Amino acid sequence: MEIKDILKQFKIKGDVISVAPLGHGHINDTRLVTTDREKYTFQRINTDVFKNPEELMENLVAVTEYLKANYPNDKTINYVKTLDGKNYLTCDSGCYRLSVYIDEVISLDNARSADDFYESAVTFGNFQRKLSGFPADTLHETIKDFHNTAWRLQNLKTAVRKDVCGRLKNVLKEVDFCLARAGKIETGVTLPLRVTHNDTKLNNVLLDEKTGKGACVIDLDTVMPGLSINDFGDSIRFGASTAKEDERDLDKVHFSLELFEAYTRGYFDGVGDALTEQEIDLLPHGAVMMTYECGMRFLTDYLEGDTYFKTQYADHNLVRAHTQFKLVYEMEQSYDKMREIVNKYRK
Ligand code: GN1
Ligand code: MG
Repeated sequence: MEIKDILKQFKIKGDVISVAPLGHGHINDTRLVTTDREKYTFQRINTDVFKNPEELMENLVAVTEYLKANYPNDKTINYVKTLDGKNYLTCDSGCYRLSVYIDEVISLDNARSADDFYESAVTFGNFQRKLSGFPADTLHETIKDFHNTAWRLQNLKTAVRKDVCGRLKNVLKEVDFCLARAGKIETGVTLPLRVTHNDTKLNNVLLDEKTGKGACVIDLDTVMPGLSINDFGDSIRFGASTAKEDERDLDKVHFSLELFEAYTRGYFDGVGDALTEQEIDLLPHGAVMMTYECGMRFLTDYLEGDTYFKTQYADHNLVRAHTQFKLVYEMEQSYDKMREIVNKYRK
């Protein structure tokens, strides 16, 4: 089906004027649809990754409806239903959803300053706090074991054993780097199950274009039951780096304690007293683990022939893995300082 015909299946206002690419996601295809009355975000859901779009959309609608009911003055995503009242449309060319475009905001791949990162932290902290009353166990686990780092390591080992593309010879050191950290994964502590976002990258928070204040959390696909320390950690992984996730020149890639501090301060300003002491103690661990895990996922995908993440060139996933491992190494060196910073801001 053509895009214009797909769009006609939704309760869309006005006549479509244009459809243009939007954002830099690695998984879904996203477009901006402009009509003569409204702007929309239109997405093709990647069903190789999200195998159950029904459950995925149930999660998203449940969480956004809860936020709207309890925090009516805050911005959140409004999904547009199909003509027959469904949350998404399935047709011969895939699975699609539509939401009202949030205007006068920006999404950043790199913080322009520590203030941007602070704002994203307040917004993700708020998100965690506002959803602390939502029963996490009623959400579907749409991607099983998504942040199960031990399982991600098993996947890497399988990819190493199979070496389907003959790329293993290029990454022996990187594989050793991952194996050497296997013993650090388990904490021996059981943390509370939370409603978590699971993809807390800086570019998944919209900032008000005029004030720079955090406006809204987006990209809710991976909202699931999970651990708060992973959401904190994934933000640090992406945003406390001095370079892009796919910077080839590793001399430019550093873990910034200044950015870590800005995020930690903002996160506590947002999350308030919604976390337990054990969760707070393990926030630095979450940072290291999410970075290690993401690097492992990129490395595994490289070995498997780039079947999961979208790539722009042959060793794109390897370049991404390298930035993550550099950050892991530097975080390990700064671990005590990270703990001091957490202790400075904990409420
Ligand atoms: C993917 O699609 P995007 O870019 O928001 C991935 C995350 C990774 C991230 C790395 C469903 O997110 O888990 O951390 O790439 N999402 C999924 O940039 O696998
Ligand atoms: Mg995402």
